[in-house]
Amino acid sequence: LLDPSRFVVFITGATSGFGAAAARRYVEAGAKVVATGRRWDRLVDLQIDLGAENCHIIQLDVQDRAAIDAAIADLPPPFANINVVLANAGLALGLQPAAETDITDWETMIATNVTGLAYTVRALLPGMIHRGGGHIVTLGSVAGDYPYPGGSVYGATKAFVKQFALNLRSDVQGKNIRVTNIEPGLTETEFSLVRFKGDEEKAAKPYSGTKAMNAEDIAETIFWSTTLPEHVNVNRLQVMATTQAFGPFDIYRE
Ligand code: NDP
Ligand code: 8X3
Repeated sequence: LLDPSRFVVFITGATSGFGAAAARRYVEAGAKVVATGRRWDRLVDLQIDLGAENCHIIQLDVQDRAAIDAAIADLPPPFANINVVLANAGLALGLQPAAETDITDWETMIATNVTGLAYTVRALLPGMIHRGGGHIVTLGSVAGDYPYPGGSVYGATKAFVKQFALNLRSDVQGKNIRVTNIEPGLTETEFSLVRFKGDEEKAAKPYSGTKAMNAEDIAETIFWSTTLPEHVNVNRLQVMATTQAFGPFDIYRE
C-alpha cells in the first residue's frame, strides 16, 4: 500500500459531507490537506481541528477559474506538491419534473458539477504530471448511472463526471496518473438540505426509516482507492447503502 503520509491532498468542497470527512481521514493518516470551499467559517473550524501544519485552507468557489488558478499558484511550500486531487464540490438543486424546474438551478448544477470540476482538474493536472504522478478522484454518483424522475440535469452532470474521468484516464496513459470516479448512492450529508434549499422536513425524507451511508463511509472508500499500490487503478467504484437497490422499469398504461 502507498504511504499516505506522503500525500498532499487538494480537496474541493471540504466544508461539509464527503470533503470534510476525507480531510479528516487523510490528516489522521499523516497526509497534508489543502481544504477548499466557499464557507470560510467552516474552513476555519476544520483547520482548528486538524492543525494549520496539516491543513491549509482556501476560500474558493469552483465556478471561478481565476480563483482556482491563483490558489494553486500561491500554495505555501509544505502544501505545494499536490499528488492527490479530490474533485468533490458539487450539488443537486430541486427534484421537480424538467418542465417545472427553475432554469437557474440547472445553470448552477452545470457550472459547479461540470465546469467547476473541469476547471479544478485542468488547473492541477499539469503540475502533477510535471512532478511525476498522482491521483485524481472525482465524485460521480449512481445518478450518473441510473435515471430517476426529477434527476434530469443532476444525473447528466454526474454522467459527464464519469465519462470525463474515463477519458482523462486514457489521456494520461504513461504519466503515472491514476483516475478514479467514486459513484455513491444514498448518503446522509448536507446534500439533501442543499437540494431542498434548507427545507429540513423535505431534506430528512430520503433518509427516514432506512440506513443510508454516511460521509465517513465514502471518505474511507476514497482513502482506500488512493492508498492501493501505485500499479493498481480503480476506474469506477459504485457504492450503495445495503438498504438501497434497484426498482423495476416504469411502464405507463392507459
Ligand atoms: P454536501 O452538501 O455535504 O457537501 C458539498 C460540498 O460542496 C460542500 O463542501 C460545499 O461547500 C461544496 N460546494 C458546493 N458548491 C460549491 C462551489 N460552487 N464551490 C466550491 N465548493 C462548493 O454534500 P456531499 O458531501 O454529499 O456531496 C459531495 C459530492 O458528492 C457532490 O459532488 C455530490 O453531488 C456527490 N454525491 C453525493 C451523494 C449523497 O447522497 N450525499 C451521493 C453521490 C454523490 P460550500 O457550500 O462551503 O462551498
Ligand atoms: C446523490 C445520490 O440518488 O440522490 O448523487 O442522486 S441521489
